Amino acid sequence: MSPATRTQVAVIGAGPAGLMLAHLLHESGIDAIVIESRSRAYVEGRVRAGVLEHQTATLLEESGLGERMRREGLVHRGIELQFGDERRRIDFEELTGKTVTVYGQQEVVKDLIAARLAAKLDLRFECEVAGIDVDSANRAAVRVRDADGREAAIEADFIAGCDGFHGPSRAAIPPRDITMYDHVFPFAWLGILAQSPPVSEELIYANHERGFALVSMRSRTVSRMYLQCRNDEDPALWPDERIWAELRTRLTAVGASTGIVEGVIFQKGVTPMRSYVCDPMRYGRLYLAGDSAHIVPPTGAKGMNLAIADVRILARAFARYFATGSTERLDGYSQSCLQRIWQAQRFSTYMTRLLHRFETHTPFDRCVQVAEFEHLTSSRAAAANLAASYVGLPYTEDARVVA
Ligand code: RFL
Ligand code: PHB
Repeated sequence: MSPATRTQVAVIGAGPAGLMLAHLLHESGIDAIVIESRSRAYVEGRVRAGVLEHQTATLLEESGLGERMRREGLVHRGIELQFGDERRRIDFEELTGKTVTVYGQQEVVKDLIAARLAAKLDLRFECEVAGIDVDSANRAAVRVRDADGREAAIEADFIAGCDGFHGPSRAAIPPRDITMYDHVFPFAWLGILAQSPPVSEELIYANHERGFALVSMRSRTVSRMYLQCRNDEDPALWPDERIWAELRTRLTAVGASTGIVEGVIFQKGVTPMRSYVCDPMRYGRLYLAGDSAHIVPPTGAKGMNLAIADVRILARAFARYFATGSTERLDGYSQSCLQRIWQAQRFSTYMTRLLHRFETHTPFDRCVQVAEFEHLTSSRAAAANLAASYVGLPYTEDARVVA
């Protein structure tokens, strides 16, 4: 094994959380090494989130990453909700003064990787974490194995576990030292990317008797669409014709054409719907951020935004520590993040329950869902409440959330 390399923060994972953390640390003059088990091509091609909250887009701008997003991102001023064949709009801009930006997560990841490599900073692809040592009070270490099987040690003041839901960081924490909150929904989403123009200017979230549907987009020529399906759904049972027919059925609305233009479907996948929170998000010198600490069902479009919000708080806490030796912000990290995370869990659960078909629902439950739709689209206060959560709760000076 080669001699240990030293850094201030060893960042595990080159998803949005790890890459953004390393970027913010660099802005504060803090040294980091980013370790990623997958190849660059894999990470840049992984299709996931699409909606950036107002504050996420602002943070990307402020940290010099906004150039392509400004050019290619699509600013959305509202969303459409559809129940049965009734479609109604929630106007974010009018209700909150804010908008969201549709810009694929993999585009954010590409921009962050390009910035890091252009600055000649340490980013190691195809480098697997083989061990995490956080038991010492004064230092932390990560053992890594590169694509050729060579092992190396990285010693650090801190480790940032940004390795997603299935990564090794959270698993390195003794279970007795954390509380886990978990909920699995009894359905999943079949997601596609298609070479077809967006169905409408804005996203449509539909609750149809055959199940939920969502139409989103990635550009003026590429659509991203989802259909509620079974948890154990096999995408092979969904030939393209079946997907288009189902989308057309679920998106039929009074006074609007479905707007669907069939094109080549070039990506298909099933996403489970799950909620999870790990509390605290810290163990000794190991700090968890993003999906390694929490996941939300995608109905509220919050996952990547939460990951970015975590690392904004964490980067500031590290900056304070390295500038002054004060651990106050690091000690408050979990609590600051968890406030926002539980607000996002609340909203994502609400949207999921509002918009999906549950096999256990009785006619009573169904009528309550419809009543909620009527309430949202007739009460300005209710619509404003949804809009405020969707565009994102504001950050305050110390990066705590204002609920
Ligand atoms: P990631 O993106 O999973 O990145 C973790 C990285 O860690 C690497 N890794 C390792 N590296 C080294 N050694 C190991 N042993 C490792 N194990 C893992 C992985 O390869 C990976 O590169 O986590 P991060 O950075 O926390 O980011 C979280 C987001 O990816 C996630 O929350 C969002 O995609 C969720 N999400 C959405 N979020 C939004 O904010 N808005 C949306 O519109 C939205 N839509 C979605 C979504 C997620 C979806 N899926 C597929 C789950 C829509 C979908 C369909
Ligand atoms: C997406 O564009 O992938 C997307 C949009 C909104 C969501 C989830 C996913 O709620």
